[in-house]
Amino acid sequence: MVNVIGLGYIGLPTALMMASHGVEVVGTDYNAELVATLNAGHTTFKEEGLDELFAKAVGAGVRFTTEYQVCGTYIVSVPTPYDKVDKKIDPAYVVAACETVLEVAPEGAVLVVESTVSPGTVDRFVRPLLVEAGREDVALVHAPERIIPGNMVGELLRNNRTIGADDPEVGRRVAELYASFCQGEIAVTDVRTAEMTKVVENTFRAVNIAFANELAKVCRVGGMDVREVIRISNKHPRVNILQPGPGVGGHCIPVDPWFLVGDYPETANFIRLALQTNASMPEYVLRRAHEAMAEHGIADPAKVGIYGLTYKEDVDDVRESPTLQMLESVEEHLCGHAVKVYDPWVERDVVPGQVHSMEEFLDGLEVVVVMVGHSQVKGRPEAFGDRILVDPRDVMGDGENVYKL
Ligand code: SAJ
Repeated sequence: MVNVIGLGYIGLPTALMMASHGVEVVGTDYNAELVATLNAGHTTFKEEGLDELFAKAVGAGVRFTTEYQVCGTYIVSVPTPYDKVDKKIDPAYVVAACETVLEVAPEGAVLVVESTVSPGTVDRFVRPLLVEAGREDVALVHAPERIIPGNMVGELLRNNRTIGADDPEVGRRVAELYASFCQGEIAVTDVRTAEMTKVVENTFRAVNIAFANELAKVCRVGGMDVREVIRISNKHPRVNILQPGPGVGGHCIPVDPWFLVGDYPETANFIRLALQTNASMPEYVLRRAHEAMAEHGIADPAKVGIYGLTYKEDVDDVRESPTLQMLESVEEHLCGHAVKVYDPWVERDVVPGQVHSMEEFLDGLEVVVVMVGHSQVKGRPEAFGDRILVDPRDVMGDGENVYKL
């Protein structure tokens, strides 16, 4: 039996995927409300294919509880927040989950940490728990996740994976467990290399996006179309530049690279600069909005609204989103004036000026900053009537009143 600890964005799909591929799985979460929702037959977030996978897993016997189980394999997929000030990971949830596992785990159990951790976290924070508890019989493994929100189910099935283990034999056994559903290649390595690869993958993406964002600024000054420049450059067989945008959000790309900067402040300078470049984008979009307002003689900030609260299109996740980053600086400029915000994917109230219908949103607006290209509006500028559009993601097509990056 496998006990998946933490039923969030990663733990839940992983538990469901294993269960629907014949593995006996119990999912555990300390949040009783979340467990009750799952036991009542509902998933806890929106994701393509998740409801179908849930139904299949429930049919195959997956169970959800707040209790840790006595079993051979534990997969810990709890959050790893990071401290925004010192840029270091907070391993408290991982530590608490592993401590509880060690209280119930039978001799020779395997403890897999899936949560994203900075390189060295397992050695610094998890391994000492085994020593203190006199449980060095428990085998430690790190199996970082790689799935992208918006295509989690497909990527769980098809992505290659990394398994880091102290003992290569244990690594091979855990690789077999993941191979129950994973059609990709599974690389077996040591724990520290596995930790590093995860952070490196997200750092690569952050750096690539930062390059695109800097190109956008250069092209604006130089009077060139950055998308055209990137499109043609990418025709080169060894060039693959990502797209500029209003900033970088989510719980991974703007966060994980800071682990390297936090742990190696003297060395990771290039990565720090990339993160700062990405973090400068929401303000940059704001400046574009001011230019649009000035060109149209609009002075009243109440006539400007923001479409999109999530960190990217067609997900309901608002963590670290560019819109939230932007609102922080708007509030400073507007002394508390609540900017009107609408996102069809976000039903709960997240920010003060949020409204819940397009009609209410557009009422009284002359400028819309389209921060997220949700499929409801992508390629459909008419969705905003004839309003002036600030379009940092280039999803509104060309037009006289469309302001790109
Ligand atoms: N973004 C751009 N330009 C682009 C691509 C993305 O500005 O060309 C922005 C997005 O709009 C978003 C942010 O970057 O605000 C991050 O989105 P994303 O789609 O690039 O990535 P995530 O955070 O949804 O998922 C990433 C993935 N990592 C990599 O592709 C290396 C995923 O595979 C990881 O599992 C996930 O982080 C994670 O949990 O670590």
